[in-house]
Amino acid sequence: MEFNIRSGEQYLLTNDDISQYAEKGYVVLPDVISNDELEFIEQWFDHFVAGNERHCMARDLCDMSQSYGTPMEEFQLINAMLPSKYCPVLANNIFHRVAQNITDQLYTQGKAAMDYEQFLAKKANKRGAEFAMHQDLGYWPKTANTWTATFSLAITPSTLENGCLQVIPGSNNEPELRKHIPKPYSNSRNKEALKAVSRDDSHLLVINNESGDKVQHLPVARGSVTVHDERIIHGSSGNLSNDWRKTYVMAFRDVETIKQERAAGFTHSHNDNVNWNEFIR
Ligand SMILES: O=C(O)CCC(=O)C(=O)O
Repeated sequence: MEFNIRSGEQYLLTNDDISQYAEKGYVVLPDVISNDELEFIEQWFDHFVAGNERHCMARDLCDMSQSYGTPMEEFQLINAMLPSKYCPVLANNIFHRVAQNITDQLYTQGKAAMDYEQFLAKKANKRGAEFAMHQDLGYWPKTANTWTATFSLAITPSTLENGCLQVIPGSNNEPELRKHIPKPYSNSRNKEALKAVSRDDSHLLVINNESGDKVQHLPVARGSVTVHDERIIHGSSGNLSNDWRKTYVMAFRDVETIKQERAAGFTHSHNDNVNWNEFIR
């Protein structure tokens, strides 16, 4: 039996990890980031989630389960996009460096780099703090090479009760992307938006589950990581626990893909001036 080994900034994947990622579209990696390292990260996570950078973030500080414009006091699933853009002290942090090392083992066809990152916080006892099932590619502009590894670092334990990541293993191999539609918000103040929403009204996309879909939950301990690809169907339910769920997401893509995205004006910022209708699949 092979084991993962973290040594300095390297984290050795097993052959099983590498083949599972290719075949099933995800892998779970224990003990990637130590407690000492997490302390630095969590301090900045809390800084963002408390709204300390809101003055310069506009839509990059939003609620992923409710419409833009929801007052911050009512947020349930807090999303802080691109934290190291707003606080450069976070740039190239230890999670970034170790995730890059893991990416280099998963992707040997070219060179991948960090494309974007986000802090995701589910408040305690918020049933609405759910991420509708989706494929990440459904959110992004079309590019020639779609290869992606999205890392989710558990800053708090991620559990069934607090709404851990859930995936449909192997759905990454479906020949076509599922149809994604903008999800109406139950708290929308615009009644029309509840009937027919466009990507401008709702930044959350959703697919329909099919009868054969078998969901697998991925609970992980603090410091552990899940990695998922751009085609796997995934999401998460609300937080029914008495504690926050805190997750640091970081995605790696081929350097040429990142160049193409930037040329289309797409930086993964919610403030990008992008015509979303062009990107609906
Ligand atoms: O961790 C979650 O709750 C879902 C995050 C997600 O959908 C993603 O990172 O693509």
